[in-house]
Amino acid sequence: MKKIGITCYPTLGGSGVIATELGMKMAELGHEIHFITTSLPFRLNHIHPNIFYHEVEVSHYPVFQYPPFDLVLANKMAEVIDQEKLDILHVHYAMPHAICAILARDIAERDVKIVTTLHGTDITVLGIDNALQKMIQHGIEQSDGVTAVSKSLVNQTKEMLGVSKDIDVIYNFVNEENYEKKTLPGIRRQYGIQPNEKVIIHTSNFRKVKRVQDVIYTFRDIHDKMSAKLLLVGDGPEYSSMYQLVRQLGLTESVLFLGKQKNVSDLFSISDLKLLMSEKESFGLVLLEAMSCQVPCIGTNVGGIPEVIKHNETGFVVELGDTNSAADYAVYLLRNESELERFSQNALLHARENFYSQSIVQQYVDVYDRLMD
Ligand code: GMT
Repeated sequence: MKKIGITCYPTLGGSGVIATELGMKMAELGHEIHFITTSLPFRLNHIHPNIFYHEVEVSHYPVFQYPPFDLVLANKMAEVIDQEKLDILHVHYAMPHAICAILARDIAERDVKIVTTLHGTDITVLGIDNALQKMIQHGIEQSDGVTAVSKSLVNQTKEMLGVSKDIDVIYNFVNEENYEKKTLPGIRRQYGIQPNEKVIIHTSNFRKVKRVQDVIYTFRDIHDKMSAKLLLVGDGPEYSSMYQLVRQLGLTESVLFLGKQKNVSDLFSISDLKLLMSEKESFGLVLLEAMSCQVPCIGTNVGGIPEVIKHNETGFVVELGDTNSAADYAVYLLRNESELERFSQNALLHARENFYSQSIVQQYVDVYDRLMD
């Protein structure tokens, strides 16, 4: 049994989901888990005797122009390392979590191994910013173990930051109990979806990198050729401009803006196809969520997406911005019931064979064991 500290961004986002699900799975395996975060991770939805939560409270002292969040976090990590006798401190995101962990290791009286998991934007966005580059390099080099969620992210990290550290690829996973296809005809009716209509879904945080406009343009071309509805799930900075775009294109009746939703697997269960047209995506956890619910996906040839979608088997991969090809592939699948069924089955199989939670969690356990040996 190991004592493991976990730090992540506790609010909505794939990295927080992975960190929390990993903690819960580790607790089930008998390890003692200590979340060290600013608020209760949103996916931490059941109690378990092996799971503990240590809140990082940042006070606003008048002398500080900005609240010293990173230092308070490092201090809290050091306290938890010593008090709880942690063996491993696993942080998700290099910035600032790996840096805080390194500082905490220096302050603490106990030797603790630091594992940093890279999720993407810490490298693909922050890594370009010269003001933080050296800090991110340091966080990676000084971690005892580093993992990344795709091969593409490993390559990008090495190219952009010039780090020589060995980085293990450990793909993301979903909790299969929460992501499985259900038969829910009532939900289709409640949303006003006609029996002859195909349903396309996009879920994201509506940031610019998600290129939600490309999802809408793809849908417009699909809608020109067949009866279909688009479910847009999530919220974020681009939400209102996407709303305007849908109005301009005269698609208000066919595009449903659903905002943030909790039971996304119910929405996947009534969907025929998922679109993810991002310009940056280290993995695309939402693709795996969809595939686990037997929904084939069309995504861009960007970052880790081609490692998740098997082109022409579980979905299709198109070049960034190529909404014409995305629409052609979508129409081909949606018009051909037996192909759609074959792709749905392939998607589920691919998710179970290559991203099965038990085997992914074991890969993290192997990293911990290797460091402690
Ligand atoms: O995609 C986002 O905007 C959220 C971000 C996060 O921090 O949760 O997602 C990143 O980590 C996810 C979990 O590993 C990946 O599935 C996403 O692809 C990755 N996002 C980007 O690389 C843009």
